[in-house]
Amino acid sequence: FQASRAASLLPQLLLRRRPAPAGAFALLARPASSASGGLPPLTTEIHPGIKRGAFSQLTDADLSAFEAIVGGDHVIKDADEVLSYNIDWLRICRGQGQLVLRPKTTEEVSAIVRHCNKRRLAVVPQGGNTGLVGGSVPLFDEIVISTSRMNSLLSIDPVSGVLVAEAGCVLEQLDREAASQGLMMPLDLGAKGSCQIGGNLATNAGGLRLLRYGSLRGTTLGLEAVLPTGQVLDCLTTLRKDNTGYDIKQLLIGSEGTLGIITKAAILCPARPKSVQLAFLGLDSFQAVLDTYRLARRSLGEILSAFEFIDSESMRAVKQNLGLSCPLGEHSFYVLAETSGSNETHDREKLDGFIESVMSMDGCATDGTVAQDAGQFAHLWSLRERIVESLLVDGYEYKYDVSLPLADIYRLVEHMRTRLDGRVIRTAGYGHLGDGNLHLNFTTPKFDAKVLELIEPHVFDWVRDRRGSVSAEHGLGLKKSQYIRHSKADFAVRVMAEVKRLLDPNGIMNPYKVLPDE
Ligand code: FAD
Ligand code: 2HG
Ligand code: ZN
Repeated sequence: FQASRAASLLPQLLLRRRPAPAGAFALLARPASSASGGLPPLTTEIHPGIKRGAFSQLTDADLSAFEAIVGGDHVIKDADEVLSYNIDWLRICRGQGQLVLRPKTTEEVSAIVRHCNKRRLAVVPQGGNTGLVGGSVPLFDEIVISTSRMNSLLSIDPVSGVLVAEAGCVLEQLDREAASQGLMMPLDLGAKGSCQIGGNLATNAGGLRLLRYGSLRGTTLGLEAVLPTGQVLDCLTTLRKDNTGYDIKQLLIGSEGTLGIITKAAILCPARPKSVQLAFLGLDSFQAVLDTYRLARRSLGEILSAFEFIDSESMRAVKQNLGLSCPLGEHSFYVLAETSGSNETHDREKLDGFIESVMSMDGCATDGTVAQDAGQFAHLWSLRERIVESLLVDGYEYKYDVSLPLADIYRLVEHMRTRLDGRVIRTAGYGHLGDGNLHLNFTTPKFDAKVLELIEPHVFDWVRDRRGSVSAEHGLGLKKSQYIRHSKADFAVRVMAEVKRLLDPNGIMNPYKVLPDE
């Protein structure tokens, strides 16, 4: 389904295109890579400077208390079973947790946390364990509180579009439920088959369509959480408007499990679009990517729902490492521009007009294609969504997720490529261009301390000097916490530490994460 230049592309546009069905994307898979062959090293070996906090050790009496709360079947002590809760998705962190608790209700979470706070036992909330910054797994012997059994959809109102769900609902399942009412979840990401709405909220996940539907900070109407003392914070309103005092739920959103455990959420779902179109373009300079984005904003306006870019190294990774085929020839950059709307004829006219302008503008896109059916739609999206998985196949991955002004965004990739020349398998840059969010990844066959030294703190300094953010959407977790001051003023960090002390006086909730060492 390839086409080159406008002349050969446009006739295809006249063919009928069907909107993609819900769940067109592949379920999340983690590839076998050389780095995943054995167990990752213990996180405490990689970070010997981090010392265990003054927390209590687990006793038989604690185990009995937990069994009384959740039932013996949901207290996991078996070392083999506990292991998968100790290792993160990237397999770069391995904790030494010995216990996993799987509560079913808010009351059970509250009773567990109340007990842990009284006894000063540290805990780590865990959802789908797809986080990318080492936040979802223990370092030492923190107790994992898994939300996986809290997976009931509580209500969907097809009129207002408000969905209320427990924290352990998997994003893709919620999206299916929303689809049955003509709605959609306002966020979508490659991990949707495994990540949970509680984890999405805790990381304030962005994803592929933030440009159109906004961040979870805007689409979350209400939230219930268990605070580190065990108290239940009930802010589970479903109102669009509620200006009564401080918006405390915003503290929980993006707090990465350090201020409490989210147990329920009310999310405002947009109407599911009747028509979804996807253009895939090949471009030969980053300036062309920026020019194409400018044109897309101008000519697609309110129906533009995603604008993602992929550089040639990232494309090579999905082709070489996953065997995916790219329908276009070799280009320095590729762009996925998606529209979502309610009128296929109108949307198609707009997309046709956009492609015509892009193709006729000198120095813009030189090659392109449009998805003609759901299979092509899913295939084109998989070229973008599966980059994260493909890079792991190289061996070890050094992962950065930054926000930068658009003018600087690809300069960082070029700069780092020169700096690491000959030392890495690849330097790959891709991401959510419409959000100013670059995913910058380096790979080596196995962990190389010299490479890491060349990357950090240099990348973070480079981003700080341009007033960017050292974490655009993945959070700080364990991996980035020491760099928070690169993107937040010292006083802001002190206020955060005060908030943490106020809500979590014993520091039991996901210690060692987000906030830097004192
Ligand atoms: P986990 O990984 O289990 O936890 C993440 C953090 O949240 C941890 O700090 C944990 O302690 C905390 N947490 C989890 N549940 C709760 C809860 N109920 N209450 C309080 N704290 C909790 N992110 C993006 O922003 N955009 C993307 O496009 C994107 N794509 C991804 C693609 C892939 C293939 C993968 C593997 C990850 C991707 N991510 C992306 C990372 C993203 O952070 C997660 O996928 C997702 O938001 C985490 O949800 P989870 O349920 O897996 O949380
Ligand atoms: C994505 O956009 C995710 O695919 C992961 O945020 C990006 O891991 C990455 O680099
Ligand atoms: Zn992303």
